Amino acid sequence: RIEPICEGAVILRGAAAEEAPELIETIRENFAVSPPRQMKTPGGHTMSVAMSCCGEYGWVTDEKGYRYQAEDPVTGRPWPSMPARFSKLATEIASQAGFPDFVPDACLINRYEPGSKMGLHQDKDEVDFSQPIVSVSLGLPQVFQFGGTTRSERPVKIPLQHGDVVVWGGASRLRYHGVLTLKAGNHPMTGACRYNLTFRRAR
Ligand code: MD5
Ligand code: FE
Repeated sequence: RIEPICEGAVILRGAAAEEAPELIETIRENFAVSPPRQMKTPGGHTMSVAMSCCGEYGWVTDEKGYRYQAEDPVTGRPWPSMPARFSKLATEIASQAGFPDFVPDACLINRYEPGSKMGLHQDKDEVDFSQPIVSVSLGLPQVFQFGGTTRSERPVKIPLQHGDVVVWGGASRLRYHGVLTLKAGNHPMTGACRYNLTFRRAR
């Protein structure tokens, strides 16, 4: 069941639900090597979301700006390599959504705890905007909002549940988007948090 949510964006409800226990276990292994951390924005704020990465490149932000880099600034080592089950899932789902050649080289792992949110922003640190972004939601539900290609356009709210996968391509690739504050709760697989895997082609 592929449902369009706007031009270029589709949601596959529950598409990762079956595989979720293994995905969550793999996230925890990744965190043991490259721990989740609250990064600083160039504007001097600390993000409420804790992030880690895997793959050839990881997304980072600090006082110098936003970028992709091959080394984890916390460990000084390369990011953990992208697990085969991660890249396989992203490639398969992108293909179902009409992007048959998607091979991610970066996976951002977001951990939202109660009170965490992500303000409206565009994902534009990647080189090729014809490549989609695949996002996988795990654990507690969280309200996603997506707006237009200008910040002023009023965003639409869409609740994302455990196991939902969204493919953002085409006209939706550069839309402003964010997630509202995570409400407290308890999920049998993740406890009091939501994980989001965001697969990208950075370079
Ligand atoms: C999340 N993460 O739920 C979201 C999922 C991020 C981020 O936004 O940058 O880490 S990715 C949602 C996304 C990506 C690209 C385009 C659009 C949405 N969009 O057009 O709405 O943690
Ligand atoms: Fe984003």
